Amino acid sequence: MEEFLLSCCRAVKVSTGEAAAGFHVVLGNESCDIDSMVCALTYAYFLSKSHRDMLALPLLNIRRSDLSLRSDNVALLQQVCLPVDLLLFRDQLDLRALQRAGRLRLTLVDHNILPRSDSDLEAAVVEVIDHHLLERPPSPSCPVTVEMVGSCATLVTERIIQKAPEILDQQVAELLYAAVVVDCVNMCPAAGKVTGKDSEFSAALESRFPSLPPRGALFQTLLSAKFDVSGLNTEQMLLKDMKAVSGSLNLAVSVLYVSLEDFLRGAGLEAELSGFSLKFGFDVLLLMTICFTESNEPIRELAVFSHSTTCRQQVSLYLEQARNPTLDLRPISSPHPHITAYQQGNALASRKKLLPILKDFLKEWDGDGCLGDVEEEEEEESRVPPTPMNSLVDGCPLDDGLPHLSAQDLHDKFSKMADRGGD
Ligand SMILES: [Mn+2]
Repeated sequence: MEEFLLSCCRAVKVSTGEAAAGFHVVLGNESCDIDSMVCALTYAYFLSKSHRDMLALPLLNIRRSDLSLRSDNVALLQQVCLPVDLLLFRDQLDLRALQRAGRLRLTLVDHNILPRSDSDLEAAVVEVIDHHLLERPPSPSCPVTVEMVGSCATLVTERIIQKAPEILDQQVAELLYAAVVVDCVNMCPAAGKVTGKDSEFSAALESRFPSLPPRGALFQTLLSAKFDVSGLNTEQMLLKDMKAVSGSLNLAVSVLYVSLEDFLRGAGLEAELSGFSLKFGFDVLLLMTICFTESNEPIRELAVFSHSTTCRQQVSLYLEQARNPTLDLRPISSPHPHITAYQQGNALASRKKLLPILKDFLKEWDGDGCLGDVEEEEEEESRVPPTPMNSLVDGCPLDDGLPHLSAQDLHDKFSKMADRGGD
């Protein structure tokens, strides 16, 4: 696999020469979750071994700088000893230029339709392998394999075992196995993801490679890596799962998977939040933290940061008095003068519940004539592209009022979000 990836990197470096042949790019979906990453890597590897007309090349559908936000992907790459340097990312290859030059063929894995932003690449699509609802109109020139299995990696495993089982080695098998185990929630039937085909092909991998890591341990490692934010700096943590609301003020709400106490501990935190606000043009930052007690009960806390004392106080007061729903905010001490911190008594109020309150706040703020702009405020979806973790918040598992929420429930929820193509 390393050798193959190295040859891809070299080919991309010299590809600016017009004489170079085209690329057959294998592209996962924009969430670039483990399934998408693994399918792109392994299917391109398979193509490279079986079709030699065009260089097959796996492309991760995020910017290189965003990989650090996918901490579970990073953990898997480490686990199988694949250096990140060997991967190619969306910002390293100009697909449009290749397309214009007639040098692009595109295989979609883990999605079957290109997002609108990429619709001009549609003519280059030559094959699809996916496990999402089929949205692609049939075409004789583009074979489509879509099956509702738990993991797209199951379909890639099936293809490889049927067509070129000799290319499977421990590393390729481990990548595929990990993706299936993660997406199928450790093959747990109660999670409702695993299908007969997922079981069949994960078992096939197990029997061919008896030294694959134990399934349960592999699942736990990758699940905890997903929640591990220790490798992220403050800006990355804020961006990882953020939504913005705008009126005459710009408000951002970031969800953080740490305790507020831990997050507030950094001495330079105010300066970092201040820099972040300036860089992205926010007047107020709201930090919603979620962590879990040993018995898996969620604890939510909320902090409000703004360099404008008026803004901070007004937003805080509005949230304290909110009735739909009541957040039940209890002030806790904050070591920073520009940060107001609360324990959120209503642990069921996710960001999905908070955003409408903030929109109401902005309406009132604007209505008071502070800046006189009476246009409808709109939620800005894409100041920063949402990550697949984008999450607990939108269709929060807590919305259903589950009294106990396990890490597995969360994982399942995230998988469902990712299944919607990271949108
Ligand atoms: Mn998938």
